Amino acid sequence: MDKEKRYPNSAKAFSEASNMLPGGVNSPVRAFGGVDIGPLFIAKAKGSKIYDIDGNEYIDYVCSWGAMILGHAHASVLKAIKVAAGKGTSFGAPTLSETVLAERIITAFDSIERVRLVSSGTEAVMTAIRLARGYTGRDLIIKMAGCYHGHSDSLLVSAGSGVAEFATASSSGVADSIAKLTIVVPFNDISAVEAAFAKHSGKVAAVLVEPVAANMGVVLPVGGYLQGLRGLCDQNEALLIFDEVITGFRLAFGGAQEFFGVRADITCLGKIIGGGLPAAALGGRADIMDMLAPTGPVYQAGTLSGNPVATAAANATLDVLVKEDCYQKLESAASLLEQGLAEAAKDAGVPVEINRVGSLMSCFFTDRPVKNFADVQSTNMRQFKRFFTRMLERGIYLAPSAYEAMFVSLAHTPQDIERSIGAAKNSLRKIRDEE
Ligand code: KE4
Repeated sequence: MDKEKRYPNSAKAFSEASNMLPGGVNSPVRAFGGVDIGPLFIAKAKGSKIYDIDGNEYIDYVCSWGAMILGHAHASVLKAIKVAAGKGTSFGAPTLSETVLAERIITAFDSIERVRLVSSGTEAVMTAIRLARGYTGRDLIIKMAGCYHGHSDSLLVSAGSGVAEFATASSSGVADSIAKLTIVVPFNDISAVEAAFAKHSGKVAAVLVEPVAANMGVVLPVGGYLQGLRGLCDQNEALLIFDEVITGFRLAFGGAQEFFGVRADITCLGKIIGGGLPAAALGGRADIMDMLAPTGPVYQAGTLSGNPVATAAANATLDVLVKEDCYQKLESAASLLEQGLAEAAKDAGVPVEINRVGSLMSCFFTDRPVKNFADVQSTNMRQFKRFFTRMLERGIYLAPSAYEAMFVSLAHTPQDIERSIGAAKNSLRKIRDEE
């Protein structure tokens, strides 16, 4: 597809932006590096639709990486933002709206007694790690290969030479002395976590995991895995940190912890709780969270933490999610989409494995189950790229990377789902014919 013909204004905008912003973007995945065309510049969005600056309309399954669960420009969220902004946008002092949001989060998550609001998922997880180290007096963190937890130094790491070995930095600028305090093991491999605890006995502060991995594409925990992590943390007096930046308020109002029935010691939240604005949080038991300044010795701070406009958007979002039968609606729309995509793949004779939980899903181009990062890396990326481009041509906006997820929102209508399935049928037949 000739980008300059179909997306001339985005191509021009990207060229100009690239002279002022590294890679022309403010977050790398937006540069479309995982696909064969340059990035689209977005003009506006409403409900399930998003519009680029060339006037093309798309059904949006990126949803700002999961944040826009209500759909774009939801009336009650916009109203809350306007009212809050009219009273001033930042005071650097406590506001009632922060307490309201904290109370909602505490009510939604049984494992949370105290909340600290921050401005990004990275900040929430970075703080959770520091808190776990401060609470346990230990230094090591165990994380899973393929899980992403933001860009703090401790987490920009790759697996060491062998299972349970110290990690190495996966980004320039991360000191080896920091990287080696993290141990990276395969997702869904409970014996690897057991080995890491045995090898580093008494030194592990926490196990950090996305309870449903959604940054290697969507990979579900195998039966008993999360419960196994809970047991190993208890046996070794380490903390279990659930990074629910994506799953929180997505899988259920109480996130993955409600969905799977496993309690974390510290929970990180983001995306949905900001209603599209910069708001994130960490929460947990009072005896852990009260280690945070000013009540405890673990320092953490933020000028815009609990920002009144962001918390207004957050509260308006949760007001909708708590009241209606939202999760049944999300489940029925997403299961319809999954069935349709599976039938389209079968019809075209293109092997596709769909991993889905609730309104969170991924299509992998493979004929085998996808249960960890190595499985994802063995899928057919060429076919993914072609699928992305063909769907875009048909007005369906998927994440421009096989390592991201598809999100269904409350704004996706049965017509949107049917149109997406039709586009997939055509796209997959085209991919088959190109093979
Ligand atoms: P932010 O700092 O980007 O708000 O959150 C970091 C983060 C933490 N934990 C999980 C499970 C996450 O998925 C993320 C951020 N997700 C990516 C995409 N999957 C955000 C998109 C981007 O990096 O631009």
